[in-house]
Amino acid sequence: MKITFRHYNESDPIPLSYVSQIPAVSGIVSAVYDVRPGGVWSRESIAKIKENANRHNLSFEVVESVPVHEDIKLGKKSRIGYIDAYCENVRRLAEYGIKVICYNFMPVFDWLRSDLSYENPDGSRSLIYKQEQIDRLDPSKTKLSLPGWDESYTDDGLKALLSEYENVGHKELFENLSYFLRAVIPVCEDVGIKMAIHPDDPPRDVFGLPRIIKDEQTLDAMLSAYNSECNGITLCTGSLGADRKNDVPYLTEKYCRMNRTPFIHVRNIRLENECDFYETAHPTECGSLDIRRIMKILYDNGYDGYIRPDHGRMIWGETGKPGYGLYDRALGAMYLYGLWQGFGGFAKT
Ligand SMILES: [Mn+2]
Repeated sequence: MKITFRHYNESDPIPLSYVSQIPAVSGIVSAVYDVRPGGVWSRESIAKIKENANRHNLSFEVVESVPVHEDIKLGKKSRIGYIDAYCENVRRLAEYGIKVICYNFMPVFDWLRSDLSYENPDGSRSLIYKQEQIDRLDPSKTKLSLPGWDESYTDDGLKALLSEYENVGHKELFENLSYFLRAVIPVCEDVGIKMAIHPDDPPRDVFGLPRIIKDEQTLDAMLSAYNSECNGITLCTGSLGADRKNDVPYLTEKYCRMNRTPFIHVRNIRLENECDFYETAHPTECGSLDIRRIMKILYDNGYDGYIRPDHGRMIWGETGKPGYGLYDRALGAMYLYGLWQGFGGFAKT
């Protein structure tokens, strides 16, 4: 496995020199963040991320994310131009040595939490999800002030977008995803890039909007929509694990053996009630997911793709981007690597 660390370029308070000081971390996961979804990334922007990473002895081979324009998810006529732009990004990223592109297909809302800075009993702070708080919100009526929410939508823009989704159910959204894959995956095969869809987070419908990447059945359907090793999954343990019905070690083994998980996000969560969860430190005993077992499955199956510690808590007084502080993610990287070496392996660079 290759251990990576997500980074936000100039806007990231964590210097790349600090990232390179974490043992066994060999690369960053990043993106061009200042181009709106549907736009084409300049070669200069891509080259700059790579050069900065390389200067600190870090590789840049995984992009998270190239966002998918809403018109593609909606299946509008205008998707053709946006898909062309997407394919152009794939080609350009390949020119700079990118191997994996993480993306998601969630309508309107990306990942969702009810609190980004919940104080744990030990004083650390976590992202948490409480269904009751989410249920109280109606984005078509009330002004949303959700943590992590894209503030660039105007109230009217959001209402108009939500109304466009009234005719898009699970079936239609899946058809639009299939259409997108049929256009993009052949380009990926051509240039040697693997697409890796991130599961919906949380893995269930939100605000009446359909979500279609949430469990074994939907992951299977997505993989079958275009049968290619370039059509893969970002196996995110915390996202899939937020549904108690998902057996994450089983899913890890299944998709790893199929060679359809070029990228893995590892984090732990503590489940409460049916739907609520608290993000915790990475070790198995800190949450509801058996991270040790998941890593053992990867090890036993000879996993040689990219992995990264996913969200961490805020600890030791650190302030910064919720979920993406330095300290707890560095501990997470060390935990993952410690397990790996304990099983007998070494990190690839
Ligand atoms: Mn994730």
